[in-house]
Amino acid sequence: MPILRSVCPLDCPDACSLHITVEDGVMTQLAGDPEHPVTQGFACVKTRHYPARQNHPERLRVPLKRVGRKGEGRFRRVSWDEALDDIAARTQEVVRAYGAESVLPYNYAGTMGLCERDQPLAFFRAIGASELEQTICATTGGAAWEMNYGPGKLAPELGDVEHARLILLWGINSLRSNSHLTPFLKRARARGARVIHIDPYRNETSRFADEHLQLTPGTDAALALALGGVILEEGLEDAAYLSAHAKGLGAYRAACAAWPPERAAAFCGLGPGGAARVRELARAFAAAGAAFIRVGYGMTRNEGGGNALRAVTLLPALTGAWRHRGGGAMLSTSGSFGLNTSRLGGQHLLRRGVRRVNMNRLASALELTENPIKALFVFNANPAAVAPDSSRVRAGLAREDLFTVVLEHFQTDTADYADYLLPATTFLEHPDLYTSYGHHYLGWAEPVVAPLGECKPNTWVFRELASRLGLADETLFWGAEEVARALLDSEHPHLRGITFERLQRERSVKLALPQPYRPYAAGSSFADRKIRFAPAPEQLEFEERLSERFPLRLISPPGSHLLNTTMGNIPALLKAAGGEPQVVINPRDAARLGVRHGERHRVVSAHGSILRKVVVSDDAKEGVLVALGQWWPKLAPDGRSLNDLTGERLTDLGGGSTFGNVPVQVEPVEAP
Ligand SMILES: Nc1nc2c(c(=O)[nH]1)N[C@H]1C(S)=C(S)[C@@H](COP(=O)(O)OP(=O)(O)OC[C@H]3O[C@@H](n4cnc5c(=O)[nH]c(N)nc54)[C@H](O)[C@@H]3O)O[C@H]1N2
Ligand SMILES: Nc1nc2c(c(=O)[nH]1)N[C@H]1C(S)=C(S)[C@@H](COP(=O)(O)OP(=O)(O)OC[C@H]3O[C@@H](n4cnc5c(=O)[nH]c(N)nc54)[C@H](O)[C@@H]3O)O[C@H]1N2
Ligand SMILES: [Mo]
Repeated sequence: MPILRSVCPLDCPDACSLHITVEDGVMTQLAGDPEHPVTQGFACVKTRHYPARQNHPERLRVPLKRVGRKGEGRFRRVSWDEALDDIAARTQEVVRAYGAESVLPYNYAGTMGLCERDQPLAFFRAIGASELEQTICATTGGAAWEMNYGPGKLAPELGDVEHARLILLWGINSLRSNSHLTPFLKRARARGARVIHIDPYRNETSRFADEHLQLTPGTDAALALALGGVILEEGLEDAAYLSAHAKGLGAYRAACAAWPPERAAAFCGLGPGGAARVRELARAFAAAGAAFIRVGYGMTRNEGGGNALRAVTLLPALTGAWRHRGGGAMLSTSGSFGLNTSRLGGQHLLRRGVRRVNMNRLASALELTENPIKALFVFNANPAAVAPDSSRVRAGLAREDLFTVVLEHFQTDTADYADYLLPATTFLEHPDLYTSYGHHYLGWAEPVVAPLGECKPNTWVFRELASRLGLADETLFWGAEEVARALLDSEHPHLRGITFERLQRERSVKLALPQPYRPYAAGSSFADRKIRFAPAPEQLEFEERLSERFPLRLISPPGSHLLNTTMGNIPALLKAAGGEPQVVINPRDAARLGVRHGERHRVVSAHGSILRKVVVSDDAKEGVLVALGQWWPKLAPDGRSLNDLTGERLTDLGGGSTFGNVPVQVEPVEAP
């Protein structure tokens, strides 16, 4: 039985190396590569179920054209030529009548492969379509990191984490969303490291950690500034490191002074003894030398998320933790790859001044009456479910005058609104190049099975459209190998010795990092060698305040058994995730509201209302409602999305979404 190699394409920091078993041309099993230093033979619960997704009876197999009303999801089979000719003609019509900016791509990270994820954008940039700002996930964290540390997000090697003495898992459920970090944490702990989870929701990671600080959502900046304040007040900062690498410390010192531990502990809801815990943690952090913070994007999804992440990630600079093996912080390793992206996705074709649409405001974009969006191409994404204010998104998608093309594996809620629904290949059926945001290995995968039915890669579809529109730029017609070769054509030292041939042979290749690798310490080449403490991060107040009407804060972390909505139709995973979408509520809130465990009740915000099963548990902090994972709206009991509750308000930095912190109320539904 042949075992073939691949790379997990899911949006996750781990980008695992996989072993795929194929029998009679069908994928039957999937396992983590036992030889890979990060994957270590382990495939997570989601990826392990990929065979059920790959061979799902409802996979789309042929191109489909709408026959019913918009959103009804009724289609008839058409040939690829019929579909592509008509899509090309209608796109040209829209461009002629309304201008190229009336065309909008909406895409995100359904696959993390650079060819199938990014390269299709070349088509849109060549025609001068509106440019989508891809802000739904990582831009708040990214902008915050770069304000502190300059361009490029760098982090220590996972292999060094075992040398950390103190580890903070801050706003991340790493056991589920970055599960291949766990063996490194265990090794550190075996050598005496202390692990602390800082998160409003007590989850798998809190139970794994030695301690849990259950703070109120959106109060992280106050906690981090208080920690900084104690470190400065007690003279525990690393003066030599700061004089070599820091600027703007005065402003930072003043910002910290505003948050004495007593004030911060009360503000963060740390309870009795909170101030003493803050002091003790600050001292331990400084004393550890090699302190390591794994910080998540989860804590950035609120109005003050950028400032919060800045405040948290300045701590290892303050104490010089970056100088120590295993010390520092990790938001993402994405800045270490050094690929030549100058022509990826037609970067070079992007027209200056073209209209930009923030994807968190898709609902409003679809409502524009001046310079309206008239053609929408969705791929690698499911906006009817995941985008803020999703009932308004769905209303926009229902416009009869909006020409919509969706490239998908399944008939998702978004696909229901398509005029053309085109069957896409999976990562097992097309080649691609993978980076990672949690480790330092480049991956290359080739198809291990033939495409199902008439499925085609995204890149094939846009090559066909480009030729039908008579577009000329050569990069529009690149295949995966050409994309990969262009990306590797880079002078970056981390890519020294990494050729396409080597990648093709070895499949997973570690970046040529200098050894020892200390990304923000002497001897490393980070952007301008200065870490910016000014303007100082601040604890921002929320504009969307709690009120008598909406007294609870809803957070919506990733589901343990789900991957955004990508695994949202795999029965075994849905069962493991509880069978239906749930919200966790603290027993005191439940008692006050008169709701009981297992009942379905209404969750209401300023934007909408959904029906959800209630789980009563003090895993949720009092005052906080936790929605677990994103479900397909059409598979929820009320056909609605969690994002019917969320709004289009943006974060303080990076234009990110604030769907991580929404004022809501639970309204008891009378028992039938
Ligand atoms: N199993 C699983 N893994 C995933 C995903 C998935 O859907 N399921 N999604 C993937 C994707 S797209 C991404 S972007 C990453 C996301 O990963 P991250 O967002 O980096 O981290 P998560 O593990 O999702 O954890 C978010 C955590 O932040 C907590 N949190 C929420 N608000 C606050 C706050 O204000 N302060 C603090 N301190 N904590 C807060 C939540 O309770 C939750 O435990 O994970 C990826 N991995
Ligand atoms: N309330 C709330 N909303 C959130 C979040 C939250 O925490 N709370 N998290 C947000 C985050 S972090 C993210 S990253 C986004 C994720 O949102 P999306 O990036 O939209 O991710 P998915 O919902 O998983 O949808 C991806 C789709 O891409 C398809 N796909 C996968 N591979 C391919 C391919 O090769 N070709 C084509 N054509 N299609 C493919 C899959 O079938 C799937 O339907 O959601 C965001 N929405
Ligand atoms: Mo994400």
